[in-house]
Amino acid sequence: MKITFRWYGENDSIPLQYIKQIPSMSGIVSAVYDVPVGKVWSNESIAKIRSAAKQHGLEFEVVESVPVHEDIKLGNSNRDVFIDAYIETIRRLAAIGVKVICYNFMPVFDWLRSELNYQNDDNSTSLIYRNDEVLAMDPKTGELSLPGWDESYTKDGLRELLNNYKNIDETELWDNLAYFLNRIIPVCEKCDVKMAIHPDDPPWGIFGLPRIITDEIHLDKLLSINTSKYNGLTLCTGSLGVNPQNNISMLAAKYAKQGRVHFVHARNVLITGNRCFNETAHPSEYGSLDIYSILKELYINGFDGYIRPDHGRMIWGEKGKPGYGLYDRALGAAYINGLWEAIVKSDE
Ligand SMILES: [Mn+2]
Repeated sequence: MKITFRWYGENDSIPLQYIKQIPSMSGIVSAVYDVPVGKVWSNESIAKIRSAAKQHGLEFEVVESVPVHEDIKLGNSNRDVFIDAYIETIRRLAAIGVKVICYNFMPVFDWLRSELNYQNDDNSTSLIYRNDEVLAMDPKTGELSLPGWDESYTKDGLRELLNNYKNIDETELWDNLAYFLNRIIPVCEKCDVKMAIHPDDPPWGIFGLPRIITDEIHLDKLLSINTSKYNGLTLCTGSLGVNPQNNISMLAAKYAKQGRVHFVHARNVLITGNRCFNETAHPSEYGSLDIYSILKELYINGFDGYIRPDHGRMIWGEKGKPGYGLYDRALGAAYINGLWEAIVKSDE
């Protein structure tokens, strides 16, 4: 197991030196942010991240994410142009030592929350999700105000994109994912880069858009599309864990045993109602997930990939990108390290 930390590049308010100072930190998880989605990442931008990390004694072996162009998800006739670009980016990342690429296949929206600065009783703040508030928004009216998403699309651009998905149901989306995977996985095998799909967050359909990476049945389906080990998972405990039907310890055990878990996002969530949740501090006692049991199942079943603390609360007066402050994620890393040491030593 290697513990890692997400870093948003030069514009991240958290210096690499601070990340290195977190005990046992092996490396950063990052991405190139100066190239539009669908274009090949420049060698210069990739090299810049690696050399910045190296200067601070950190590895750069995990990329999160190489975004998948919407035309690939839509299965449009020009998708091969974007898949070719994706393949070239994979090759370039492999050449500088990247081992795992996290990606997702969520139409239009990536993660979704109803509030980014929900105030907890102790004055820390968390990302939360309230289904009724999300359902009350209609992205097609142009009045959509989604925290974190307002700047990603123009109102017209968003409306047009949503319209393009009108005829895409789950079956189509699966077909388009299969097409994409069957083109890229042979390349990944050759250059030894593992693909690790991130589950949909939250794991249910939003605004009539299909979402397919949501539960055990669908994860099984994903892994059976292409049975290469290079077609694997990012086990995001918090994303899958907000559906109480998903038993994360069981999923961790099952997919680690199959050698298909390449990357783990460890975080806790408190389910507060039907399709409602708060992100919490990492320890098991604060949320609905048993983080100890999840890590134990990963260990027992031979997981040897990368793990990172996922979203944290904002604490100690820290200002920054919601979910991605230094302090609570560093506490999360320390907690994960502590659990892992205890799990390993109790097995000796
Ligand atoms: Mn995640």
